Amino acid sequence: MAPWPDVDFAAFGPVETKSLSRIQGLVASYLARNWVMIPHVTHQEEADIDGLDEVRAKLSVTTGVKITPLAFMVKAAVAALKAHPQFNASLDRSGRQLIQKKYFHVGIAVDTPGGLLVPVIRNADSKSVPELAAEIGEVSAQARSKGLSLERMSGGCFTLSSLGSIGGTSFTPIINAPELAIMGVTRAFQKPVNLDGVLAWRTMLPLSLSYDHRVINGADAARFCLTFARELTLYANGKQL
Ligand code: CAO
Repeated sequence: MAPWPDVDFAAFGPVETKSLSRIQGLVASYLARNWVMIPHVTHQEEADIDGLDEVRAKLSVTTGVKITPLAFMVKAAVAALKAHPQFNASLDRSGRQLIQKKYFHVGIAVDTPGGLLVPVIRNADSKSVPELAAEIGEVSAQARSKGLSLERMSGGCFTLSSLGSIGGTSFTPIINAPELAIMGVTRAFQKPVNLDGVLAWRTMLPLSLSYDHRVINGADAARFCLTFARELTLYANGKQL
């Protein structure tokens, strides 16, 4: 590779130099490695989540837990991993052996003042939406206040990166190696959709799935996203929680 440009920025105007935080430094090295070593492709999809806000609001009242869309996305990730087990695997260091996982641990990207942390929700398949929401709330608060142990951030099968509370229409999340895929989520929006010949305004959630093209092909990714999206639509229509 060409050497990194060595520029004297002060020659062009006033500047200030700051060190990266410890977390930023670590994350930067992992992200750079993953981006360079994994052939990423990002597949885009939209999930019809019309009605999910009402389901969330009711559930928040009955359980006393703040239910955000992310808890439903963890459930959707588990459903998609079960239906498409090739996503619930990792390549070994040699890149020649695929390790199939029989457990469902889902990482969630949390934006903290010190940098990006990814706590892992273990055995997400055996937890209800309110249990997941409570755990996401607790672990993201801990990530922001005290940080997280390495143990709390290891063992993930698949990661969710939600920018939905901030904005965006799509992005290219970087895979959290040795996982094979990551689902990026941006802000839900309203759009007219043809429902059995009738045009209806629906709330749509943009999904951006980056996957490791060494192991996963585009057709698999398209099917995975459809399962993920359908699961969210089922929850929005009152699927048992
Ligand atoms: N569309 C519209 N609104 C959304 C939404 C979406 N996709 N996702 C969340 N919201 C809303 C929530 O419903 C909530 O609104 P109400 O208070 O009215 O219910 C509000 O946004 C705030 O949600 P939240 O941030 O408290 O909860 P969350 O579950 O959506 O997210 C967490 C939690 C920890 C993932 C988030 O705070 C965070 O850190 N996100 C950044 C992740 C990141 O940096 N990713 C990029 C990494 S690089 O790949």
